[in-house]
Amino acid sequence: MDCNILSVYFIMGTMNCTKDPLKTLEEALEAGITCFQLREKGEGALTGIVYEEFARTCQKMCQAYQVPFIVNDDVELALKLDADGIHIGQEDLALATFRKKAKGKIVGVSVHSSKEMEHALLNGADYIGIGPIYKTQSKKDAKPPAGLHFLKAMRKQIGNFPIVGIGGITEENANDVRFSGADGVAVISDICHSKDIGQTVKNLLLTKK
Ligand code: 3NM
Repeated sequence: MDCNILSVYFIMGTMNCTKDPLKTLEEALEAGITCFQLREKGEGALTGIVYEEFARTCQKMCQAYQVPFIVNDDVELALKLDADGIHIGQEDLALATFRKKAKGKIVGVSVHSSKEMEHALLNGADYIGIGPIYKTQSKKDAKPPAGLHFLKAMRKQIGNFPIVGIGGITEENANDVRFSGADGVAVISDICHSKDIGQTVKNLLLTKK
């Protein structure tokens, strides 16, 4: 996998947005996000056909900008839509299933310890998400912040393997995350809640190492 796609990795669900979700995505794509993950999860999340149609629309928009479209957790939907990949957490034992069914797709896994990291690598992950780096408001069951030292330790252990940092990342701290070993930054609220999404994405991109 080309780790450049992790550079500015936008994650969104309709519940994260303060304005129209599709407009939010359009502005983020226009400004140059390098990857998109649909994470329709938690209170007020779309379900059924409405969720599927929303996902299809997001996918089409991503395709228009040649930005990978990744689905969070939902293996069935990812396969049905022929998404570019899936991102799963430790609770979701879908890694081996998706890996077998979807050759050539991107598989990302959230890890919170070196043991989880080893497991993800053994089971065919293409990249790992390490977090939360900082305190986050976007994930109710988030673990305590792991901090930059944890990220540095993981980088040391894993060599060149693609890593994206996640959790509380903003325009102000994105560089610190990159300098601590991440290939890129995964962001929900800094983009979703921004008054100027275009500028926010540009600032996140500008902090490239
Ligand atoms: N996963 P924000 S933290 C989806 O630690 C997610 O694995 C995390 O949102 C993890 O950019 C997180 O608003 C939320 O902090 C990231």
